[in-house]
Amino acid sequence: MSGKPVLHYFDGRGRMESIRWLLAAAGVEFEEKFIKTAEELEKLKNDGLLMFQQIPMVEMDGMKLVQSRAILNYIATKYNLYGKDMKERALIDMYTEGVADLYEMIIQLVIVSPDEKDAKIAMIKDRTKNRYLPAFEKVLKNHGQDYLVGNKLSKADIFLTELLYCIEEVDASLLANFPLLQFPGADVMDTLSSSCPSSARREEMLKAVGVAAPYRTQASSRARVVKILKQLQYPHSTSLEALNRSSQSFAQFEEKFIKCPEDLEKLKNDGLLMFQQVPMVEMDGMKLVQSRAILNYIATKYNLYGKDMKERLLYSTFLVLP
Ligand SMILES: N[C@@H](CCC(=O)N[C@@H](CS)C(=O)NCC(=O)O)C(=O)O
Repeated sequence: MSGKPVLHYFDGRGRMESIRWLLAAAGVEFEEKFIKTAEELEKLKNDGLLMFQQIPMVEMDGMKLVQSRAILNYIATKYNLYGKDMKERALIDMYTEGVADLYEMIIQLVIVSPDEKDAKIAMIKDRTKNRYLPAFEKVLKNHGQDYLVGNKLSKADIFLTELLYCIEEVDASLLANFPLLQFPGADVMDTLSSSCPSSARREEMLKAVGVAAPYRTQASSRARVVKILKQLQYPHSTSLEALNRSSQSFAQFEEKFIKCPEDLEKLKNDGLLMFQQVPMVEMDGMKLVQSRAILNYIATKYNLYGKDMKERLLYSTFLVLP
């Protein structure tokens, strides 16, 4: 083996594209093994190489990594594109998850049924103009720096750049009112345009944009995540007992339940929700949004996230051991 990461996926963008961009931005050369037939995918599954029978899968550092977010976090950690401390990391996670929400809507365009097409594209345009791009523009405007976090390139800048390309393909005029998002770090562009093999795939996406995708709200799953944390407070929770046994102190928290649409509107109007969504957790002087970002921050802060980047993957049960 060459020592280069080997990427297993279709010859299309989908869930591998961000991984390609991140490796490209880190200056890492990689090989691709494109899966061209259903039989090839079956073979990978039957050979036990895919923990959840899904791709993307990346062979790297002696591991067979699956779950795209876990792969991205590993690469970002390894190549120092993930902030200098856990607060920066929380911001990077928040921004990355915001990008991911919109990106997910866009990549679903390839599989939507024709009768849903117009409604889905309208939804994407609305969310782009009124929710996601204003949020990122505001971050850059408020701190006046070139990069989203810590005045240094991070995975958040790279994914935002990738997202901007996708938005441009849907409708370039959507970018018009966001001057700070036009050039998210010239060196990001340079690195990517010279080393990322994705440009040919843009053509496919352009074709696909004629077909829209179902917008899948994730609100219910996010709310569940917060409830799981809440359960740890219950006196008979085995998790709490486990925590007590290991004599770790458990962080107390307060809850402010949103009981009516007006409560939610007020939070939005007060500018407290970066992407106009809950859950939002006020903690350590931050207003954290994006449930995955919140979970990662808490897990890091309370030492529930492994001792190094390899363990972090294992704790997340996101990989198959070699
Ligand atoms: N959460 C997974 C989702 C992966 C996923 O949905 N992969 C699709 C291709 S994009 C797949 O492998 N489908 C084949 C199957 O489920 O049999 C990730 O982010 O990696």
